[in-house]
Amino acid sequence: KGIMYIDGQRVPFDGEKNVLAVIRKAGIDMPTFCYYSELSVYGACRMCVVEDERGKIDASCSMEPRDGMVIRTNTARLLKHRRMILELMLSSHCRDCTTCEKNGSCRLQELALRFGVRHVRFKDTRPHYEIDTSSPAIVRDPNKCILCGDCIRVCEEMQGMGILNFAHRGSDLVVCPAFDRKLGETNCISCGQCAAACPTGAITIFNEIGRGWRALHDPKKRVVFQIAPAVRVAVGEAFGLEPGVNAINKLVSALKMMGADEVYDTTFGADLTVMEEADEFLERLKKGGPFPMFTSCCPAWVKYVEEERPHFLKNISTCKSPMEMFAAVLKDQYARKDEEDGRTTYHIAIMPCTAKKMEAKRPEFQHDGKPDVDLVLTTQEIIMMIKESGIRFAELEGESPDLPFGMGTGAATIFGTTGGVAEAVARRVVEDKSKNTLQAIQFSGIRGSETIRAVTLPVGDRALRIAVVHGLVNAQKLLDDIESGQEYFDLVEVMTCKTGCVGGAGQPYGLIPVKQQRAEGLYEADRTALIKRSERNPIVTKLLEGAMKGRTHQLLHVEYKR
Ligand code: HC1
Ligand code: SF4
Repeated sequence: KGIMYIDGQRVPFDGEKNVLAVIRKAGIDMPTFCYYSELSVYGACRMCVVEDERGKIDASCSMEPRDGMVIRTNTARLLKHRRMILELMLSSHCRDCTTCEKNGSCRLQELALRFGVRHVRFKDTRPHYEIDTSSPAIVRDPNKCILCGDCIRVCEEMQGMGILNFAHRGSDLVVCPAFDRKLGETNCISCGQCAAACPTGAITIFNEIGRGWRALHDPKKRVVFQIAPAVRVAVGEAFGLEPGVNAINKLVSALKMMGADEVYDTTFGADLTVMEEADEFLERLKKGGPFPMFTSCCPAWVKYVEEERPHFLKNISTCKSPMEMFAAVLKDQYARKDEEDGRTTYHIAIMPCTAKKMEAKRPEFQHDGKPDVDLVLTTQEIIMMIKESGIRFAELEGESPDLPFGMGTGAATIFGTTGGVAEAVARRVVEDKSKNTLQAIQFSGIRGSETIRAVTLPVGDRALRIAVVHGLVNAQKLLDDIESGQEYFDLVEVMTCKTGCVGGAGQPYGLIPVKQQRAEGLYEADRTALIKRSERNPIVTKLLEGAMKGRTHQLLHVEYKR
């Protein structure tokens, strides 16, 4: 706690972890490449340098604020220093900006513009690297890497995976998986958080927009969309709407203008999931386990368990994810329609998540060689398509999703934020469905931002122990505690990404506060929803008691085996 003097301004500080944070608080947009407030400080890019009274230059991310400290952030020496760093970076950087995936959202491009770098005096001596397209979700282009290490720290510190690292030395230094392997040959879970952190085009989401357009322009295809819960509260951000504003109706209108035949809501699938998962859980209670039962909707989490903790596979719910349940029902229900009108249903899921691209390509979800979900487009990709269409999204008049599968409850909508799946299942399994009980669940501690939350809820004569965890590194800690017998839970919700799907790597870039605003938007949608509990979704109950009776196991469940 104290006072600092930054560029002559008196700036109080209180608890900021470094001088950089105080500078930003003072309203100065200090440039950085390797600083990511949610991760450890690396201090390598040196863009955030400041000069003290004696002319000493240091990186502000690595300085602790001291009372009475006097610094300047924009002296002639500092500006020259920053330009030099940028020029050196650009000298060994592939500069095909106009066709780069990150064109318009690249930090190197932005800072080169801001600092007026117009010429690069140094010769590029770096070797040319092969582009790694082996992952179903992300693409790695080492030619665009600036060695900031953000991806390495995200993968290690947030996800506990440690897939990426620095390799080789000197001018050959690169970031890559161990032993120069391709991403597809590692245990990478396709969470995409490395791509979300990458400031340049070195790691990007696998772009499948072309496939989307081809389907939309093909008269023989009936293009049917589903929209994930978390997408609705983030898609508007790219068009000037505040994070958290529910823009699903505008998105439906935009998709129709782009040529969609039908637009549905993944929340329908999430209601199905709640019904099936609650039944499975009650069945396990009767049979005595295995406990804990883990949720299965996050594909990156499932992949992690398969690859690294396969002995826990029996604990994962056999429910398909809402996206895959939806797709299975859709393809089943539309088979006749397709035969009748000679078109094929092409199903596109708009997801906040890169791992969903991997999930859709899993063999478990292919039938007769065809995937149930033909294409997963991330929120970012759909934003690009809307922009390409020239649609003025913010001004659109909204339209509701179509019936019958455009209908989901409040419980299903909150799936998109950490704690939402557990809360939705809890609403289903508690016997007393009064408003008071629903509120008791809401305030039990199941909501919030703490990385591991444990709650106890009474069901019958049993006190259920439920845990909610987000950020895979935290799930790994919880697994260790469960394994060692230190912790016991009946039900555990795991979401790989911090804050849950609202913080998925397919969403527009945003820090934790933005993700929390999105979560608030989902809770708001739940508060204003006419129907709050999945068992009250009339389309779901009609299907379960009618067309799908006796076929739920085949359509809605999956067993992940090693
Ligand atoms: Fe999710 Fe899910 S909530 S996994 O986070 O269970 O991606 O939004 O669609 O499938 O419903 C993602 C979000 C999403 C599934 C649902
Ligand atoms: Fe690591 Fe996730 Fe990136 Fe894979 S996708 S390298 S697991 S951060």
